[in-house]
Amino acid sequence: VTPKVARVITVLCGGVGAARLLCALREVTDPALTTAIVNVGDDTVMHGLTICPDLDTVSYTLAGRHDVDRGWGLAGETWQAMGALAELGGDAWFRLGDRDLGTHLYRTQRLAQGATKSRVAAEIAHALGVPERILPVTDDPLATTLDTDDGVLSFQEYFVGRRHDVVVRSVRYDGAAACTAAAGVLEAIASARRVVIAPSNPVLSIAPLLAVPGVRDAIAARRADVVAVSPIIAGSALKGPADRIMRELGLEVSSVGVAQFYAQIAGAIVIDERDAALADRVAATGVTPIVTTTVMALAPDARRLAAAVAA
Ligand code: FO1
Repeated sequence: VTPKVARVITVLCGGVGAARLLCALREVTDPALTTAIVNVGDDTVMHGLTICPDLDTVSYTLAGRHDVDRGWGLAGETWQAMGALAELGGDAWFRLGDRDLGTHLYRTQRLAQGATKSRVAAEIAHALGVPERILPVTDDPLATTLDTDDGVLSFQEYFVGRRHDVVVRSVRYDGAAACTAAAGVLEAIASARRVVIAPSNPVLSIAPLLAVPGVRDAIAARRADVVAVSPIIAGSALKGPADRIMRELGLEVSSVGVAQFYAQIAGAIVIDERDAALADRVAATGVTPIVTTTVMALAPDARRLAAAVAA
């Protein structure tokens, strides 16, 4: 078994792929020393409730309560509230499970009481027994917005409403310039032994983090200790529209394209064995390739990936 080491690790996170990597990192380091800096560009207000999908996916998964098949929301979920809403002719396209609603009710109430998104994320992580530190990248408004063939869409209108099946012309991170990094974010990047860019969507999940003033520079300052994990394997994303959106934005849809995207901020990138033939082209971007299994389906593979990023 890989020995556990006391590694202070900071992970830049989107949703599902990041959550899986955080779980795998528990095999190689003490989770109390791990900080997850999580995207909030997907956040939305639905039925008057503030919903933070990536924060919830990360917290639910680390708590072992996530629904494995869906990748979001809670296991063993029921949908009574949604059924009642639909019966009244209400908007039920964005599925909010009965237990999941508890989280949104809690978060919305706490925000109304003046708590920050960071404070609420910490309270939810504590209540769910999650040992890792879960930080939104900012407590300020940040909204990933997409200019598509169907017009300008919010993230959830694009991702859920259109099932991300519409051509994207450009992506904006509205509000980013006015955002302040949440307390602890820049320090977590500066002080970690290793900064990991999770295998999340570079354009939709990681770029919003980098758009918050000070974050990109803080990561670039640690470039030698920053390792990314490519979410593209053999030209495709395991889940979600990362491959499509990279193609639509003119990026090469491969580990090389991901290395180019992160070249200024990551000194190394983990690529899957199926992309071993691309290692030389990845190295030519100035980012050192680390070839291993990046699919975290099986525990030994997840452990090997975690060991590679925590090395
Ligand atoms: N994804 C869907 O594809 N359909 C949904 O109805 C849906 C509801 C939902 C509710 C709460 C939540 O935290 C996430 C939800 N997601 C849903 C996932 C969400 O779109 C995330 O932003 C994506 O997983 C990308 O991170």
